[in-house]
Amino acid sequence: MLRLGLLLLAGVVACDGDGRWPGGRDIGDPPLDDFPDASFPGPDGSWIPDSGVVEGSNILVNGGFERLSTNGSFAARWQPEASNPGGTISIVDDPSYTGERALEYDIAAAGEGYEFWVTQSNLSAERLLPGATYELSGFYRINQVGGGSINFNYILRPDSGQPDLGNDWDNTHPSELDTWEPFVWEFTIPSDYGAASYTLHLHLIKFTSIRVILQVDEVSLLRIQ
Ligand SMILES: [Ca+2]
Repeated sequence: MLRLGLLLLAGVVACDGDGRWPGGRDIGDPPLDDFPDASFPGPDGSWIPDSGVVEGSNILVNGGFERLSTNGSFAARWQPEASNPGGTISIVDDPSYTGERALEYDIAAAGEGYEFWVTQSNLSAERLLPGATYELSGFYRINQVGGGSINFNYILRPDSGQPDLGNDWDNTHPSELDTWEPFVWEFTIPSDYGAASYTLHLHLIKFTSIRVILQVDEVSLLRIQ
């Protein structure tokens, strides 16, 4: 009952006409969908409602990277994959687009040609439906824009072993130096998919020896059709 009440409150207070969370675009308190879901206790021991129940709300949890994991090593519900040489992935407090934290990939010269990911797993197929169309968006910022190809893209991987969904490996990165810019991608889950859950990968690879530092914040996955 508490959970339902909080959900209703969240829907009334925070959603605008597009079902977004306008608070997430402002500096101040983190948006409601930045909090861990009900299966994940907050650091203060409280239980926060799952962001993935209200239609139109963010399917991802902690998309603003504001909440840290229990041991403080990374953002709650996200997992860094930085085992390749030359790269680190961390949560930083400067710069951030919203709130007090953002995701940062720091890839040195030695990381050229290697892949780095940040993933969020156990995204329920109850909200990622075959035949439905989704919009993945967020904001990113980079320390350099010349000198080689830098690919930042998404991969949505179904646990059923069906083919990944993703955008092509083009030269995707912010166009301006040290400036937060929006990114947005759209995809439709094929109607014959039968996965029970999905994992989202935010993937970065660079083909340049220049050190690349890319920040990402306020990542949102919404059903749009
Ligand atoms: Ca943030």
